[in-house]
Amino acid sequence: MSVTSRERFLQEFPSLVEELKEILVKYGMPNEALQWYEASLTYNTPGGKLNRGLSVVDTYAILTGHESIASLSNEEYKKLAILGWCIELLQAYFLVADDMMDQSITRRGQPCWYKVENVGNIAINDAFMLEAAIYSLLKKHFKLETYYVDLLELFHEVTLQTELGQLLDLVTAPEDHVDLSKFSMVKHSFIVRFKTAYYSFYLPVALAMYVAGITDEKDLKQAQDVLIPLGEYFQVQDDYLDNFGTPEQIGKIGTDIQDNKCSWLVNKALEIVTPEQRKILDDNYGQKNPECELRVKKLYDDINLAQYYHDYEDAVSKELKLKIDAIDETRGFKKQVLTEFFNKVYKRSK
Ligand code: DMA
Ligand code: MG
Ligand code: MG
Ligand code: MG
Repeated sequence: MSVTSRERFLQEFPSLVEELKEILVKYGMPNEALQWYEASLTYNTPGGKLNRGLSVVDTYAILTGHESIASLSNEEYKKLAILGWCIELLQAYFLVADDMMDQSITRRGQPCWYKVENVGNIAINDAFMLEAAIYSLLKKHFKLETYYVDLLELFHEVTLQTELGQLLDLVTAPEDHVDLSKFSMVKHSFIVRFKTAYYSFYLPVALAMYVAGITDEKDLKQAQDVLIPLGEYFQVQDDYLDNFGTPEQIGKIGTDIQDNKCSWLVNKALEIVTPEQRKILDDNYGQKNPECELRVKKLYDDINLAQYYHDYEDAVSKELKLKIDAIDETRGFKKQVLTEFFNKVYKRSK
């Protein structure tokens, strides 16, 4: 991805912040609230890879036969970029809450929002307001489009799916009761499809498809049938990087072992450990204690878990490529949309 496409996308953000603040001005909100809202929007929305947001624009360009985003009209570009920013706002909303629930310390190389001085639990309301911003922007920019209701329903449905995934992620990882027999790869797959794949992979493509007018049920399903397993692979990478990535690489400090998470790594370990190693896991996984965490990390190294991950990555990549090859392009959907997504994710290290 070129630096310029990212920069162009970023350039759209300040004017959206101004529009959102304007809504508060109209309600007569005092300056204090305006400044707080602006700080929350700018701290939490633009600092990541922006893959989800950029994909909306890129996907639309491919679907409408443009060589690149450079040949989109300014008006077209802006519309798609706004939808891209709506996904980034959705992501910001989920992450602010996720970091509180996971008791994380850093995100995108800086303290998690709730960890910032004077923020604390106000972050809960800030998360709600990040979500509300999506619907303010959609109303302002898309109300007159024939597909307005489709956009609203899509955002609502995908939000619920993500929240269901988060619910399952959390109830499968109770803080006070570690029971590794509750975990399984099947459960893991279910959790990550819901908490990550729908909003991160299906949503950007489906949004671009609605704007491009390529909305045959068969095509939405074709997209979903590749994007959900691709999103699952993406979250397996996230689980892998939580332990094997460095904070400098991933911008966050891993918490999955101490948080008792049903991560891909612990599930794979459970499949291959000896009874003695299983005891180490039972005794040390999910404990809020850095020494226990280190014992689990050492066990992951002893059983060569990284190699199992690389084998998984090779196998899933081959399957995904076959699925993409089998796409039917007769109604206007294009495999290139999926190839580009795949290339952004394949063997990522951050
Ligand atoms: C992320 O799961 C899912 C959502 C909806 C934010 P996670 O807690 O593994 O994410 P991260 O590793 O970024 O905290
Ligand atoms: Mg988290
Ligand atoms: Mg989480
Ligand atoms: Mg994670």
